[in-house]
Amino acid sequence: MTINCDNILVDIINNKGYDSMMNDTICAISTPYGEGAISIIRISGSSAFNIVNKLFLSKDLNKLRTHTMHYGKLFDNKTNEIIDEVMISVMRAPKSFTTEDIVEINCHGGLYVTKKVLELLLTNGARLAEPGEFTKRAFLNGRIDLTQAESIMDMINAKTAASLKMANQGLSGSISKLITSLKDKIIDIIGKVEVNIDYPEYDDVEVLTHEVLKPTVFSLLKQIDEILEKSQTGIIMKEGIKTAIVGRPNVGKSSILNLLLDEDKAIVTDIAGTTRDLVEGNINVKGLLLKLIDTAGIRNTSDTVERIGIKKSYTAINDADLVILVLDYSSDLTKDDKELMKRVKTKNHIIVVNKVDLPKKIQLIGNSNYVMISTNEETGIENLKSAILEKAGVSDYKKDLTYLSNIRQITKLKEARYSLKDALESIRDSMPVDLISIDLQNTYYLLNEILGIQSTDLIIDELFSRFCLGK
Ligand SMILES: Nc1nc2c(ncn2[C@@H]2O[C@H](COP(=O)(O)OP(=O)(O)OP(=O)(O)O)[C@@H](O)[C@H]2O)c(=O)[nH]1
Ligand SMILES: [Mg+2]
Repeated sequence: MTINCDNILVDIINNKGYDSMMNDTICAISTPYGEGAISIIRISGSSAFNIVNKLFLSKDLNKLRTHTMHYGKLFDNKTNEIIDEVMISVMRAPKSFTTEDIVEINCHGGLYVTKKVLELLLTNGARLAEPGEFTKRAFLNGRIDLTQAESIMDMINAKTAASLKMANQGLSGSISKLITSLKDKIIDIIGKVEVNIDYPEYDDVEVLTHEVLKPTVFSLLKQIDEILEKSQTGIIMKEGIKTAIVGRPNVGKSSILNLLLDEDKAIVTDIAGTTRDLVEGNINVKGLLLKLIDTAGIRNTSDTVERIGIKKSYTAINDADLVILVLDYSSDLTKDDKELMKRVKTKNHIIVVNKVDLPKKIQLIGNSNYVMISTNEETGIENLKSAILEKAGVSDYKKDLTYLSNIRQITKLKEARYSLKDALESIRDSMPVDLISIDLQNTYYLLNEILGIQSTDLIIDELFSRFCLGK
């Protein structure tokens, strides 16, 4: 006997609210505002071809093949003046980004001409798109799901090869596949539970005891835990790792910052207490975005300005994802060094011993993995970079880049996990299966929300408003 689980769940899925504004034909300048070689003005909706037809007299867009590009002149239909020579791309519904008719007008990239083309579209019946509205339409029209829409934004914001690759995988549907595979498993369990509830008299229905349910639900829970654990790496890959360089004065913190940035960003002198404020800079270490923060050297001091700087150093330690504690190879470990070693123990940290070009005086304690470097001779820097990648948990990131990497997706998956955990506890407590089914259905519902199924309009508006105009 087969049953269609989607029928059982018909009430809890697919309740997208369609925007009444979806019927408008929208337009926007899709290229950055400013002077350039070309500008692209995009128009999407059922009237797109007819509106552009009023201005582009060379050809009738309704008769053109889809996904073709055409040269011609664009006119002001009030004054009959030529506005620009343009190239026009025609993409016919439903095979377009928004699934609607789309025209992209490539005009010359002057500020005035671009605005003039936009103005002509507006006066001929198009409406100015809201930020992200093209992508919103792609989502609402079922062209992409919410995780793919988020990947488009990630792609625009990507700053490293790794984050771009991650966004590309997300856009091609890797996160959707991951979530869908979880959904398939949960729906399979729900299906069996429902059959047991509704058709207990059927002989060919596997009797679903708590003992049968327990390992299946447990293994699904484990799978979700693994995805959540990996998501931390995803966030780091996408947003970068906040790395504070700390230590007592004169150990070479600013020299390390400058060397990593390949720039004289922070002042370096042999006067202890040179750095007074946080100095920040970003670098790309083998695909990982490193947000470096050089800090004031930590010591006991009566200098008011320096004390304020040191307070900021402690805050930087607390806020950092990774702390690089710097020691000086050419001097004895001081009380300040030892206190800092204790303080960073609870943080994700690396201990760097700098100035190895000088005679050794330091007595290293414990069995920590020290990274030995000299900024003067530029030795050990590659080891430091590898240690950073390892501590960030991304040293083998090239293997698989399917990570949940935004808070919305992660929060929803955590909620789904709680719900599944409730189901598991009910199974362990031998609760009736129909009660267990409620938690399972809730898990399914939350997984759906990751993909944007039954999201509230509020979430959708909030999400798409973060896009730039014309996207
Ligand atoms: N021999 C040697 N000297 C170094 C090395 N790294 C830094 N120095 C010197 O150590 C001194 C202090 O360097 P900084 O980078 O300013 O040290 P800091 O930790 O930022 O010091 P504060 O800002 O005072 O906390 C400078 O004179 C540097 O030239 C190194 O690898 N070898
Ligand atoms: Mg300094």
